[in-house]
Amino acid sequence: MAKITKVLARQILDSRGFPTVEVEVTVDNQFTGRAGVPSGASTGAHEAIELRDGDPKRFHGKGVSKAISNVNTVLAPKVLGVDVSDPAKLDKILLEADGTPNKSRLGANAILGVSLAALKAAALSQRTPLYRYVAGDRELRLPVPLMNVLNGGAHADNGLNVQEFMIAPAGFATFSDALRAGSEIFHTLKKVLSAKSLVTSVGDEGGFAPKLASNEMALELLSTAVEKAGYKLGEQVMLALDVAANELFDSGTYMWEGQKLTGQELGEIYNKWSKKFPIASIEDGFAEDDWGSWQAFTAAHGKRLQIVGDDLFVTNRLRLEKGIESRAANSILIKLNQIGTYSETKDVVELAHSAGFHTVISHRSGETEDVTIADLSVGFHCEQIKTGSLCRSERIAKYNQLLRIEAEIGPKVQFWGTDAFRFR
Ligand code: 2PG
Ligand code: MG
Repeated sequence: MAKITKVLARQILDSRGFPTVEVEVTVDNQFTGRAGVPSGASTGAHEAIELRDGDPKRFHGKGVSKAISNVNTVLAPKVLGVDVSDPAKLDKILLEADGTPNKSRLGANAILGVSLAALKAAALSQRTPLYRYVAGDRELRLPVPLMNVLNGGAHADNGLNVQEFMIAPAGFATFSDALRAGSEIFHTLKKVLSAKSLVTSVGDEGGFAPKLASNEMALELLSTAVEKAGYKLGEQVMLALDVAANELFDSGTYMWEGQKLTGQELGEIYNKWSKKFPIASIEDGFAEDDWGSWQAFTAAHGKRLQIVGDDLFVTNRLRLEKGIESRAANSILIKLNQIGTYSETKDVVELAHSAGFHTVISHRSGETEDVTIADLSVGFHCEQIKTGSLCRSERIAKYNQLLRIEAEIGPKVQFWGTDAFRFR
């Protein structure tokens, strides 16, 4: 038994300098787990609710003092004395305390903070690293990183439609080799941009955010950087996109490079790109409720491309079930704060894997120094992790944690590599 003896929430700042929730849960007066809650910019309409104060005089309305007080005065008394070794039971208490379908009463940010801090305290009380505690007896395999080295969309102000242009260093034997390639390509990309007199300032996730004439130019720049860094494009390093197409969608059409496109026309652009560039994965190529476009694209290309639902699924079991049944995608992005508890997230990952879907665990554009997703990527057996670029410590912290995990597992360690993009 490991019983909760103390719960404490406080307001901290995230990587954008906006308030967010941090929670500490202590068990047996000895082991304290701490969790920082991330926050998105391009959030899906079906996500669980992030509770903000809305007081324009404080932090531009973005304070989280209500969520903090919900932890300290509503949730804490309900979970004191509860055993943390059964996360599902603890999370049920949190869900019942809220009582709404989307966590709008207490806030998913309040609830997730408690859920994750308790999980970490549980692992500490077993003197077990978090990744191993979550994995149980399962084999441990490190995920392929999807590295967002060129930013657009809601994460930058350069006018690019696609939110994230990523590199996926999959063709390597180990995670650390893949990370090294990512770092070298990122710094080569900086030189490539400078040589063209393009700016090298970075967006919210640490990728460069130059003003470019077209989305396709970003793919060309990435390809050049991979090759100039000495890596084999399409063999060692693939490309990946998060279009975040919700942000482009307006009354049935997509605003794309000054034109209005249908879902089908947009799909044709992705198809053309995937023939010209080694694109392994496309996330949120269509809007969150444009199921027809998702289905048509997956039927045509789902055998050779990873098609990832982020805003489409919002880490929600009901939406994922619909997506599996209707074959709207073949993979899912996993973000804990979209759903708001550890147990519900785990359940969605397991459902996805049982349906043959790939899982990509992901950061948010507003992050903290918390590295939980690195541990969960290994514990959950996720094929990939998306945690930003090769600069900014809130992104690098997750990569560094994976390096520690790799070293700790030792010579037996495995890396998902190119299997991460193979559909069984
Ligand atoms: C996404 C995420 C993370 P945000 O769309 O996948 O990259 O962005 O956190 O702003 O929703
Ligand atoms: Mg996304």
